Amino acid sequence: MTTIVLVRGDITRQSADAIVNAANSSLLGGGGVDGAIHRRGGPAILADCRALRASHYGKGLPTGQAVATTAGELDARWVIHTVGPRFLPEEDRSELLASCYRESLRVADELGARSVAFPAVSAGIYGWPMDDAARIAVETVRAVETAVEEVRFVLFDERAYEAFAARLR
Ligand code: AR6
Repeated sequence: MTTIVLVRGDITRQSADAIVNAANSSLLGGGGVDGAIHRRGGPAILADCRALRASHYGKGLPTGQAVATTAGELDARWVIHTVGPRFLPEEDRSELLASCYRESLRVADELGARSVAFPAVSAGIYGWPMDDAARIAVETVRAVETAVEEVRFVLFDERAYEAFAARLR
């Protein structure tokens, strides 16, 4: 049984086996959660990302996939980087967003992580409407078979928190 927990706050302040990063396919950092994770986690995360680029992802990590690195100074063992889809009103990309949660949990299972903290992937700079992002996140995590015991959604503001809470009710 996986327990789903909602927390309002900054994901870089969380303690969990794995913290998920809403990255971009370059794996070289950016704004939003990605910027915050690299800032607080320190240079070890970027060093691992560069090594992954060199070994496997020269063309970038494809949208919907996930890959793990060290968590550096964060209170976690791993950061799982996933690349959410940009929201495009004329195209249904929800399967790609669902894939971010599925693939992140698959990687978490490979690592043996028991607790995983997720941000609202794609719901910031990538423009996904929060209610729909919350629906996809909650539905997907509920449907996944995983040994992860706790999935924690860490929502940055009240609006995001409420959108996720409404889906869990
Ligand atoms: N803790 C928890 N949630 C946060 C934090 C934080 N510290 N900071 C922001 N959020 P975003 P995306 C929320 O933009 O939409 C980057 O440049 C934020 O309010 O971080 O997937 C990457 O490199 C929003 O609800 O990720 C990519 O280029 C949610 O996290 C691009 O942004 C996701 O917002 C990815 O965009």
